[in-house]
Amino acid sequence: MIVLSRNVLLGLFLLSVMCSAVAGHHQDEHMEHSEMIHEQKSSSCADDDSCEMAHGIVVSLNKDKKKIVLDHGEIKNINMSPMTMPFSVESTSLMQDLVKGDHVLFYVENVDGELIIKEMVKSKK
Ligand SMILES: [Cu+2]
Repeated sequence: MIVLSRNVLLGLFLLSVMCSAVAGHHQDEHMEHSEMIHEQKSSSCADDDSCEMAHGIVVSLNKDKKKIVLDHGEIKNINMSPMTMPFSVESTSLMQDLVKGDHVLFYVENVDGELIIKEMVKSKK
């Protein structure tokens, strides 16, 4: 599923995702933590299947409301089967370059019952 494994930017995303998934830290702690990992730049989870990034295709998006509808594949970290559904997006910047039909890799967390996309990058397919 990972076509962008050599993309450094994605690698950094994945590292921070991995950090968050493993440590289960709050966003603040998560930031500090991922900076630490960035300095090491040793192992990237981009090459291994434990990555928590899920695949999706953009069905529709509303940048003002920070909502996106994705036709998504399995989402392992929240134990969800493939389906089409809406998500909240943490930051508009994550949606900036996206248009309907784009393929994305994304990381979503269940925050008090609301599914919020924390990371999202365009994917080739
Ligand atoms: Cu779903």
